[in-house]
Amino acid sequence: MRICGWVIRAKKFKKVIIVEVSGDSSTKPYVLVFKKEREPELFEKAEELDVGTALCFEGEKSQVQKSKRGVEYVVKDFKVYAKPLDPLPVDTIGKVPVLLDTRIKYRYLLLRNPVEKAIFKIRAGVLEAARQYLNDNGFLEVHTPKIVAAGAEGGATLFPLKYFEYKAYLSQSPQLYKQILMASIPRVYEITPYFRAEKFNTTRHLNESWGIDVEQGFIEDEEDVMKTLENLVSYIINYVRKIYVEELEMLGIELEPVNPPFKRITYDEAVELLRSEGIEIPEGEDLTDAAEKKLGELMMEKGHQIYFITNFPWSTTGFYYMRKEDGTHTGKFDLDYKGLELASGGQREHRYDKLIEALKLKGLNPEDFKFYLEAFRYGMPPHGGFGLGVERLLMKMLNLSNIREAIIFVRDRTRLSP
Ligand code: AMO
Repeated sequence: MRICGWVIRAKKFKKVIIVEVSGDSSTKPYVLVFKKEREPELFEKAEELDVGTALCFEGEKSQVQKSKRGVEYVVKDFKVYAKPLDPLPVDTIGKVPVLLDTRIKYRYLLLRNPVEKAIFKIRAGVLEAARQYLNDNGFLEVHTPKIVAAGAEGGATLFPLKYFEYKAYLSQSPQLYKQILMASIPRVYEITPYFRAEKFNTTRHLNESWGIDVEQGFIEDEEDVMKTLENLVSYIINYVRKIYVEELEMLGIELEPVNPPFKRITYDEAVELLRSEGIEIPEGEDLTDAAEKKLGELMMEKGHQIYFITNFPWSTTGFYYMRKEDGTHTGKFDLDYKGLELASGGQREHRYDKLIEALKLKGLNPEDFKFYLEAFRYGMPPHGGFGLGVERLLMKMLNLSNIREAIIFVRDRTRLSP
């Protein structure tokens, strides 16, 4: 078997050389043991193996396994493909702590560290599980444009760009397109980037993040959508618990299972609960990050690490959420996990006239949404959906303190490279 990777540690003694190689698909390093007596020629060749060397080797697993760090191999032969020109700027076995800034800059090298790599193997597992669950439940994976003429989440957070002689934007959300598709495919999903020109510098925002976006038609109300979301999140978390045991162990994470149904509280109840703790939310305003965090603590005390906040007031939502009969509340919900919003969603307004009215009420020009509105004229069923933040889910599953730890190449207020 031929295995390729990079040397992350090389210990050279008089009679034994032990080289750890990280690469290929294994989570833990391959531990290559060269013995002077057993293989004198290879031993001599192995003297040149230093941290950073790129190589491929052929060998067999040792009969005796002594290393706790990885699986030991007896090497038959190896070939060096590249050597570093300079000493590595970061420690790829993770002994020397690295500042987040450096970690982001040199992530492509730090991914040689099996612990760092474990985060991104789990990230891939999250998406693999999401696809499995959604495919098995009749959702069709679609792709919608990322260069768009209008946004759904507010003009202030759109990145403008020139599209020949037209004005265009980077897509904040597939919202308008996934809704349009409700005119022909009753269940769709998209795994997609969101581009948001938010000038924040927080531990929970990125300017380019990823979402798992779902839309489903022929619903009775938002409960149908919440069921899909709670089943999806439970499937993802339980899948990672089952398949990524080794990676979770390396990261020192005890990931608790979650099972539907999740607790539901209304926005009004959440505001009341916060008020009893001395936190005032001005009428009709969204929960602040601090309020969201406090609510997370209060819900945790009641035994709920994951819960829905439902019936958000219309004053806090996008134009496309369906208003309840009282006119002030909507079918919008958030899903919060350990005090952080993971997803938003809800029932949409599918009635053409009401949708035009909603756009106007939100101060938007229906003319700008013509392409979207037209789709509501030909038999649009009641529908709803949600957007689930991939980095936020990963961040909370793995107890990462900053969202930047959950994406390989970071786009934030000051980072445009690498
Ligand atoms: P919303 O704007 O709440 O809803 O986004 C959905 C989820 O995406 C994640 N998210 C972000 N993560 C990191 N950085 C950001 N700047 C960022 N913005 C959003 C969050 C959030 O809960 N169209 C609706 C969804 C829908 O109703 O279907 C929407 O985009 O986890």
